[in-house]
Amino acid sequence: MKTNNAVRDFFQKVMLVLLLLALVCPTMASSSPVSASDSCGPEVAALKRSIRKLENQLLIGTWQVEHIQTHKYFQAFQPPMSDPEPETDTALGVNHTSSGILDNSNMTLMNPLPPAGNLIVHDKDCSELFDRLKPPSGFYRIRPKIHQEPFLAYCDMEDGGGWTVFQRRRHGKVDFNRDWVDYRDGFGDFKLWNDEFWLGNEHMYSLLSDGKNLVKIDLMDWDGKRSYAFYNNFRITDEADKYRLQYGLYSGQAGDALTGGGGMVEQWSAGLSGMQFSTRDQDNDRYVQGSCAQENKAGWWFNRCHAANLNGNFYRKGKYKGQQDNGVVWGTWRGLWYSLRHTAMKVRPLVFLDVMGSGAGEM
Ligand SMILES: [Ca+2]
Repeated sequence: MKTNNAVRDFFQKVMLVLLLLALVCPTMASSSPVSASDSCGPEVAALKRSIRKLENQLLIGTWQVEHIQTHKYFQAFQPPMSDPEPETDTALGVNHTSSGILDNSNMTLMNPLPPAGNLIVHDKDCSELFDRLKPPSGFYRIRPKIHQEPFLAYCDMEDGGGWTVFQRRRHGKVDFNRDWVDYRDGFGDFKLWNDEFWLGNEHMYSLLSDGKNLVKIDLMDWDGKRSYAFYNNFRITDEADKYRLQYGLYSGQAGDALTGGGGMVEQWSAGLSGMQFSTRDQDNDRYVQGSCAQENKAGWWFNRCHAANLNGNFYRKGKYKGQQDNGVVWGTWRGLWYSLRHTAMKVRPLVFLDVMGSGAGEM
């Protein structure tokens, strides 16, 4: 149904752009690719961007339809529940509204948060809570597995709603260079709208174990520019297997840094799929001569070592120098020598995807 429409729509748009290009850019049709790129470089670049964006939308649409069919369950698209007032991010001095599509996530929250959870915990994650009550963003108690103790998690109810956030960097006040036990159990602050934390590998293991999910990674640099990456079927194994990382398809704007970016060599040394978790006191990486966790001052899934490490050292102002590329890094977006200002990693079930594809819009 929607897939067919999306595919038809996609190819119609591509054909239209090609037709326009052929009209305004006749050298495209010539046999010399050099002359074509000389005179039509900007047009070709714009065309590639459009195609990539359409591909993203198509991919998200396909996942959505797949899961609706698998679960024989249809959740009609619901527009953002209310029209929130424009909010001001005082740290940046810019205004922006919450559309539910763009990545404005939790960076702009200035409203007081509701009390942290109730005595009785109904919801396995923030998506169930969103379905049930549509509360504002904040910290709530959730229980992914019925036999487990509930725990506190930040629920991002913007950006389409229903996101359980398992990592967040904001201001560098929380030290992310920690031991195995801290990363296993979680650390940071779980109270205020701007708090930084790692939810904890054990909590993430129970939250992500079904695997039928979509993880969104929100990034912001020191100029306030934002980008994002999606991964579906994001999972980690249990502690016995050192919380090994597994994930499915990438989509987004920031590049597939988890897979290493670049070519085969980069992926061989920096691809994180299948890697175990390492901390400064537990070296489970593939770097024989040393410890990636110690060099990068972070607990993370390291290979030899990485092209993405969102738990790295927090450098103010972004660009940094040093012996190691140990900043808060997403290499395919701002390079290895740029430390990001805001990051969030958040998850919700694939079936939750709305028709608009949250976060899939222009930044
Ligand atoms: Ca090592």
